[in-house]
Amino acid sequence: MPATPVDAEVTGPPVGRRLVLGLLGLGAVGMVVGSRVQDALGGAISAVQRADPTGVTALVPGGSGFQFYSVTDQEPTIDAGTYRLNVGGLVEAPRSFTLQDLAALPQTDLVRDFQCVTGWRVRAVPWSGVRLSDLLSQVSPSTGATALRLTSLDGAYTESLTLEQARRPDMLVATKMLGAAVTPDHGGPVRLYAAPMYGYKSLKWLGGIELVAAVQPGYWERRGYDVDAWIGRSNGRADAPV
Ligand SMILES: Nc1nc2c(c(=O)[nH]1)N[C@H]1C(S)=C(S)[C@@H](COP(=O)(O)O)O[C@H]1N2
Ligand SMILES: [Mo]
Repeated sequence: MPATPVDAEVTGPPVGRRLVLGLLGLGAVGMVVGSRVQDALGGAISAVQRADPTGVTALVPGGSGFQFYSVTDQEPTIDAGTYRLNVGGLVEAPRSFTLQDLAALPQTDLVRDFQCVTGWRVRAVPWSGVRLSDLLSQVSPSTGATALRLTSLDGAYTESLTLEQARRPDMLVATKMLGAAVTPDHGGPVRLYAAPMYGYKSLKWLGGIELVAAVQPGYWERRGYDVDAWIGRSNGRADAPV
């Protein structure tokens, strides 16, 4: 999806297409017009890819079929030794998890498709990591907590889940993907994998999970995409005709 420079100006609940266009101008056009425009421009058109004269970075190396997405110009460099996943907010026992901490929690394997809202899909991807529900048990959400706010170490991307969604068994804090550690391009060392939802829910370079009292729509959701991104039950845009 195209990068937009105005994150700070976009707040509040999901907005309709006309308002998105008004707020964001050209940056939003690729998004609201949808996959055909993006395909014509060569697939995913992040600033990173536009900066690459070969254009082949639209596909992550390795032939997996994944496209590389980042709303920022640079992917963060994350050192495995100092990595921390900070989980706090409305919880009884806030905690920072190292990679070793995550590895010591029960591990879950899933094999599921990965589906981007713009149309591409990678079938039967193996994922492993810690169930979000298992991680949440470690910090004991308080009674007032109803939702999660997830933040990326890229400093720009955010996502949201209701606490109920986060407790599904197919929501994973993924440390492995495609049979190996999650690569930096794919959001390693730790990314979210929200199996029943479109790819924009699967936040890369996961750095923080904050338990909050109400859903705070994520990066693409503030630009008009559905907050509940169920594959097949959501067309990915809050305003699109039924
Ligand atoms: N931090 C961050 N996470 C992100 C994105 C992004 O731009 N930045 N894009 C999302 C979208 S729209 C998709 S489809 C997937 C793509 O994952 P991939 O780059 O591993 O193929 O990442 C999601 N998570
Ligand atoms: Mo996506």
